[in-house]
Amino acid sequence: MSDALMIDSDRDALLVVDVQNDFCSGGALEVPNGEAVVPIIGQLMPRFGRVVLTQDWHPADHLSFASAYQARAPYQTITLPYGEQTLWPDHCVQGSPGAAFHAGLNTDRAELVIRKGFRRSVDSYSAFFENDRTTPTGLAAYLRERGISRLFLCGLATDFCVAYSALDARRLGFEAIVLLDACRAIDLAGSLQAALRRMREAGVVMVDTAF
Ligand code: VGL
Ligand code: ZN
Repeated sequence: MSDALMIDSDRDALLVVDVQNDFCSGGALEVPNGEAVVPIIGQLMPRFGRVVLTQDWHPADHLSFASAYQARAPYQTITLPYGEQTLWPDHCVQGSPGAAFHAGLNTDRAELVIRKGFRRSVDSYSAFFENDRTTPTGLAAYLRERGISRLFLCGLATDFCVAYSALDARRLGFEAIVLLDACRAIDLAGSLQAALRRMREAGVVMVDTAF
């Protein structure tokens, strides 16, 4: 075990990204084998002193939903005022069963739940910024104020919310470690390979939970 990856209960936090029903088998935006991360994360959480969760949390008329447009299908890309946006099936609608955390995820030790994507006109993959890349969620200030400087990431999906969060963490000066076996990907048109490459280039460390 390398010194760099000894968990420090005060300055390290585990960020558990979007482990919600809609991203698991049978969900509206199924990530292949998404629920496989649940027991792995269950083993991981007790190793950390600080646990933060994110929850994708959209209004029913969210502009990242293909259903918001007349002639658009899920997985097409459109241009919104803040840039390119992939369109998705309706998912994680506020208060719906699909938006709830997977029943097997123990949320007791979560000290903070960051909800994101609640503004109709802006999607939010990252736990730090909405997709306009400028509207903060407040997570960076929260972590800094609590003296947390290193983030371990896991959850769904590797190539969207996990990757965007890890990249923003680096951009904001946090150390970021993605626990790959505790993540699953959507892998849309090469998005997983692209995300892994961008994370590597940004100095995100990628290891398995057996570190
Ligand atoms: C996500 C697409 C849309 C994710 C959320 O959690 O990775 N992906 N909303
Ligand atoms: Zn979403």
